[in-house]
This record gives sequence, structure tokens and C-alpha cells, in this order.
Amino acid sequence: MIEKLRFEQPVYVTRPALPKFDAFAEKLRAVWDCKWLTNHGPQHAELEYALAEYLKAPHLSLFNNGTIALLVACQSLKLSGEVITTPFTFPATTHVLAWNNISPVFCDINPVTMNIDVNKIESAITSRTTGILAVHVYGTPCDMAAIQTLADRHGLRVIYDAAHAFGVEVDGAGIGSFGDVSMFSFHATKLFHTAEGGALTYGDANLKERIYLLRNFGIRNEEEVLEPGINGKMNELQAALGLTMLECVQAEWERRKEIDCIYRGQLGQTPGITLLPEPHNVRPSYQYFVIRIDRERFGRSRDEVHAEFKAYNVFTRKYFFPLCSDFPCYSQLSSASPLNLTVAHKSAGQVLCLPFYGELSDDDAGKICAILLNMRTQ
Ligand code: T4K
Repeated sequence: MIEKLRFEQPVYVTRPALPKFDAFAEKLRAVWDCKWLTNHGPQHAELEYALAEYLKAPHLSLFNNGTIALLVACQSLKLSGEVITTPFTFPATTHVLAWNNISPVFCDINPVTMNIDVNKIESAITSRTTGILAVHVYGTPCDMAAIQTLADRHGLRVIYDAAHAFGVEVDGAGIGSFGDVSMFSFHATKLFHTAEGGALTYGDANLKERIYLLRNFGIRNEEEVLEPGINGKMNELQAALGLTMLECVQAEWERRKEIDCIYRGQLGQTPGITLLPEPHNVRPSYQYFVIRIDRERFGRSRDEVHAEFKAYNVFTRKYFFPLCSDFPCYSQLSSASPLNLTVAHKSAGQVLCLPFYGELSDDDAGKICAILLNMRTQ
């Protein structure tokens, strides 16, 4: 270990950006004054409108977190039977299917984007398939055109887990305008956050009322409860934080772009290290900075690098290892067989998320690169 490269304070994979405290306090004052704390208050209405604009989404509904939003997305489209999905994601993606009594059918991923492999979806379709739940993993857009073609051909619904894709645009179109429904997460670890929170975006205006009901216990009015809904409401404190966060999200994005540039500049040519592609027609989310480590060519395995970073007080993360298909609750499924998911297994063994957030200084980003490059030469 090179002692001078060791950080005195722990460096985490991310830190939340926060608005100026006074700006938030001012919004809280308005909440205090009107004593409206939740259940579709004025902050909620304002944020819903502002976010739909920001994300260029036709319609948007706020939620108390991304997982409940995704749960409701499946309910809103009445998915059942089997849904084809990726194993290379956060547990929530697969769990919402199980909570909806739907069997997840795992499909392998593309070796470059690490998103669901569109060439392998069709062979997974059966008479029980009702939908495709794809993830824009790390914010990299899926092949939406190919997925939609398949869905149309087989009469399937499409949900995108866009938890990592805040502000992503493809040829100028908001990522939340593709498929039937998309889910965004506003967890504290996200570029834009409301501490906990999330949203669904969708093109079909008819879904608005159904999603509203599902989010609010199925209650239509004081005397009518139409279906078994859940409590998915975002409260006014979260919405107030979201409104102040919206004012600083562009600055956080710009700063992350600079750090991305430092990392790419210093690591981009390293044998055995691969970076995510940067398609020219995509506005990125800068949600994560991901490297892939090829043990043979780099000389150290991903797990060794992850462990050695800890000795330097740097806490990188292995998002997304282990694969969801390897959790004991899903590993018995036939689609969970490692033989069916060879690319996903290889990717899950190689990926590492480096510290990536606006507060990270240029010097610290440089030190992190130096630590990594030094591991190679040892
Ligand atoms: N779909 C996908 C593809 C997702 O990635 C996620 C969530 C979801 C669905 C579900 O959305 P939500 O229901 O969460 O809205 C974190 C987040 O909790 C989770 O939201 C996120 N994906 C996932 C990728 O990462 P953990 O268990 O790794 O978080 P944790 O607590 O270890 O935090 C990571 C680091 O962030 C910490 O080491 C320090 C820093 N941190 C964290 C928090 C919470 C802070 O500095 N401040 C904080 O308040 O899951």
C-alpha cells in the first residue's frame, strides 16, 4: 500500500447532493403554514408538474419510493403469469414481480451495455408471458426500438426500470417517454433525490387515474374504494426537498461530468479496464462511474481491487453482484441457470462502481485513479 494515497476520511461510492439549507427551510415554512403534510398537497402538485417538464415525460405520478412505484406499474398494466427481465439489477426489480405473484423469467444481457439482450428475449416468450421489465442499467438506454418491436409482435407490455436514468435523453427524447411505463428512483443515492421517492412516467393519459387509485388504497372518494391499492404517496416534506433539489440538479450533473472526464482521461487507456460506452445521441445521467476489470489483462481481480480500495479507506461497490437470479428465492427457476446467463455472470464478476458525486474533488478523483493504477503495477 502507498501510505500517502490513503484517505483519512472514508470515501463512499456516493454522497447525496443537497440544496442550500435555507432554500429548503423556506419551502418547509410554506408546509408548516398550511399544515398540509401529505395526501397530494401543493408541494406534491408543483413537483409533479415540474418533473414531468424536466424529464420530458407526457405524464408523471410521484411515489414514496421507486420500489412501490414499480410495484404499482405492474399492477397498473395488469401484468400476470411471466415477465421477462434482467438478472443484472438491484433486488427491487425482481422482487416487485414476485410481490405481484408474477414469475420472473431471466434473460441474459448484452456484453457491452449490460442491459437485457434483445436478441435473447423472443426465445423466452411463452403463452404465459405478459410483459418485459427491462432496466436502463447505470442509466445506459436499452435498445427500446427492438424491445417495442418484439412487444408489439407478441402483444406484451413494456416497463422500464429507469431508476438510474434521471434526465437521460435519446435523440432529445426523455427516456421516460418509451414503453408503457417507466420508473424513476429518487433515493438519496440518486443524482436527483427526495431522500426517498420515485415516479412513474407514461404516455397513456388513461393510466393517470388508475395509477392515482393504486397509489392511494384504491380510494376514489369518501364512499368508494374501487380496488386493492397501496399507500404509495409522496409526502410534502419529500416534495419540498425535491423542488429545491431541482434547482441544483444541473450543477451536480455538470460537476459529475467533470469527474467523469477525469476518470475517463486517466483510466480510459488502461489494459484490462473497460469503461461504459458513451453513445453520441444520448444525454447521460452521470449516476454511476463503472469500470469493468478483466482479471487476466489487469492482473488483479475485481474482488481484489474492491478489497484493496478498502485498505485505502475507499468504499467502491460491486453493483450488481450477486445477480438476482442467484438469490435463494429465485435460483430454482429454470431461467436462473448460469448456463442461460453466461454474459450476466461474467459482467457481475467484473463490475465496480467508483466513488462518484459532485463533492468529490479533482485531487481525490486523481488519487482514486492512482490507487487503482498502482494495483496493476504491483
Ligand atoms: N431499481 C433499480 C435498478 C435500483 O437501482 C433501485 C435502487 C431500485 C429499483 C429501487 O428504488 P428505491 O426503492 O430505492 O427508490 C442503494 C439505494 O438504497 C438504492 O436506492 C439503489 N437502487 C441502490 C443501487 O443503491 P445500497 O444498499 O447500496 O445503499 P447504501 O445505504 O449502502 O448507500 C450507498 C452509499 O451511499 C453509502 O455507502 C454512503 C452513501 N449514502 C447513502 C445514504 C442512504 C449517503 O452518503 N447518504 C445516505 O443517506 O442501495
